[in-house]
Amino acid sequence: MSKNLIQFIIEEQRAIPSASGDFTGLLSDIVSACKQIAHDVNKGALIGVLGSAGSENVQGETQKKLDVITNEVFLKANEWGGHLAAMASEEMDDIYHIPARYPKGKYLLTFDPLDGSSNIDVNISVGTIFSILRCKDGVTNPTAEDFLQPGTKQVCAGYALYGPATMMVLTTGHGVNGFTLDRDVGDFFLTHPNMVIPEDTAEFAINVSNQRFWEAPVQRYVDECLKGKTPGGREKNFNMRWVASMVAEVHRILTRGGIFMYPLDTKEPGKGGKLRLLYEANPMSFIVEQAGGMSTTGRERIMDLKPTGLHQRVPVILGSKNEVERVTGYHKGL
Ligand code: P6P
Repeated sequence: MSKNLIQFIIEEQRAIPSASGDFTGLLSDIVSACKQIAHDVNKGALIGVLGSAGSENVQGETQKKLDVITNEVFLKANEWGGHLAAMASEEMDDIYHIPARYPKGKYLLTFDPLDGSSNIDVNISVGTIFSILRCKDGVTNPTAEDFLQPGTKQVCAGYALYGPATMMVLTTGHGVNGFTLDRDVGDFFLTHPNMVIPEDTAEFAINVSNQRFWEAPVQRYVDECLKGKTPGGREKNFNMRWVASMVAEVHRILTRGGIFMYPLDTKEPGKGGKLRLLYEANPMSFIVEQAGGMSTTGRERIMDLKPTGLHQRVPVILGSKNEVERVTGYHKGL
């Protein structure tokens, strides 16, 4: 029997002299939340959790019942353990303060409790994305401002993928490891140690319905992929995928390579992109970089960005290093 996730983390923690059991305790609570979400997502219509919640989130997006349910699961699983100073979620306008009846800890948690939830009613894979930051020493009552740290400050990033198998993939800055949920035992076991993204790929992922809104460098890159080995194209033919669930796209790229793009577009000028920096782009960029990939806005490294707002959006181009370098080079006129 391979290692379970918590055993793996405790053994990793022993390699970090300064690490306390605090981090392991926090991760254990996050894992519990993901197990609960895996149950609710898997039961679906059987327990009446599909369909719209009849409300909108801070993004102006219609919330699914499971968006609201999974957000509540994450808050309840993580508020009591004494590991967190505060939380922030795609589904909540402002940060979530730890209730006074519970002790506070030194970490900040950001999360998208159900990424790709537009897929849930049509039974396509969805996921949870999370990122752990340290709260500044001496800050006992954090504000949204305390969350606005560049991605390079992340202590841990991970996701749960609720697909044919339920998996958790995470990094603490020492590579990327994947764990699969054994429902009979009720635990995640190490099944994908040291995940590495191939530097080259022949598979791109982008929502082509936005093509007329893209900037020239992305138009050029995608056009060359579509031309493949014909004149004006590339040295190889390309395949295309678009799941509309970032967790599924990133997991495919971690498993067999690829490039995922949600670039800046003129569809909604001034929005700055579609994906959210703190709880989508930054955690996925940490994971992708730790697996040997690359993640930029097209113009700069995502993890270097100084966030300006809790729900700030950014363009995202991530995946196989040589392809992300090519697209980023096109943005620089190379
Ligand atoms: P579109 C899901 O809503 C999400 O945030 C990502 O998971 C996904 O990659 C993207 O948006 C899908 O966007 O415009 O294709 O629906």
